[in-house]
Amino acid sequence: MRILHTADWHLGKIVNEFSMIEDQRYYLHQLIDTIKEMNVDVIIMAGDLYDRSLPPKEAVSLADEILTRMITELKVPVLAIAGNHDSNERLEFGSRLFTENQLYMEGTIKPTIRKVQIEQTNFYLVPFGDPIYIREVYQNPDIRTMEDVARYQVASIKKDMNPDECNILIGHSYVISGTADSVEASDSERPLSIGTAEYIPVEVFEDFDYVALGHLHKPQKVKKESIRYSGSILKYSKSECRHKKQVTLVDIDKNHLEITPLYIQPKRDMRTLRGAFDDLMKGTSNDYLFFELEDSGIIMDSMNRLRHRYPNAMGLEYVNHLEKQFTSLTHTQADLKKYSLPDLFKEFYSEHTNSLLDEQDDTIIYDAFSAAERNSK
Ligand SMILES: [Mn+2]
Repeated sequence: MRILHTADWHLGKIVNEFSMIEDQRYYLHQLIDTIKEMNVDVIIMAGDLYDRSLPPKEAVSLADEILTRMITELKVPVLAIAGNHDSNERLEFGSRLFTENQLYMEGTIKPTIRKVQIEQTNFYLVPFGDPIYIREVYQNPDIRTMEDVARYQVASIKKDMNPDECNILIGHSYVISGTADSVEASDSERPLSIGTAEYIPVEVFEDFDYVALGHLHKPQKVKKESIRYSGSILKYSKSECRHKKQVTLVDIDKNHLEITPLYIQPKRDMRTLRGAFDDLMKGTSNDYLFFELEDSGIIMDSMNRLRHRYPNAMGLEYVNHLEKQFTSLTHTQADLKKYSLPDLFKEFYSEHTNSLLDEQDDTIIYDAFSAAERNSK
């Protein structure tokens, strides 16, 4: 059986005020075109279909568009679960009706874990849920942490699981091998629980032939080849610039497992560009860019000027400039005119807090001043 393992689509995601919707649309259509001839038997979406529990209408229509193409054009069943960014109840909408068309959407936590059998393979669909809520569903007061939840769910699956068959679990959780640094996290993942540990030891899942995980945005295995994250379809934060995003082709039967990454060219890449301002101003690109300026002085209105050459510039920082920016600067009246308001604010901020604005705050300040300037005209 050939499975396409995907996760973390995050439809409707906004990164540094840039909507990703066109990039997502482009990517997912490319993906469908690419797998057309690949004889995929099942498509998995292991949670975080949407970026928010109340997704914008563009995100809902994109999900509709893509899932419809997968089901009616590719004629491949789709197995999807809710992630921590999704609303369990909204994702459950229409689920019983969609099942007739081989769209298996598991949104809410139910007392019995849903099993879908396709050919000779069993898929167990385990949507993400908060332990406090799950404790109520399972009527089990001993469930406190994400690990308790996973242990309980796996035990209940194993009660009538046939170990001679091929058994695959689809989940959305933070699985680690020993310590938390055994896997690599990114800045666009939201913590799964507040106040309790979110990690689940990989050993909990050892009796499955494959575990298709969502949540961590970097594609990676956890201890074994057969327990893995496909990663998000696109880069969703600066921390992901170096990721090699993929979806994962899994050829599997009871005694055989083969993993093949599938790379789809995105509409725009996300990357960092380091250099001197004047040199950077000679280039141009439509990619999503985070600039690392090597200049020793603050460049006036640098972000605005870079955006003429790089319309999708997302952030900017001075990498060689930390010390100098902390030193107290005083300006004469005439001097002040040479600096933009955002730059003066940054200076003020550094002086008073002895730290630099991060790139996200930088964008907020920049946009606030631009808006104020527009309004005063
Ligand atoms: Mn996610």
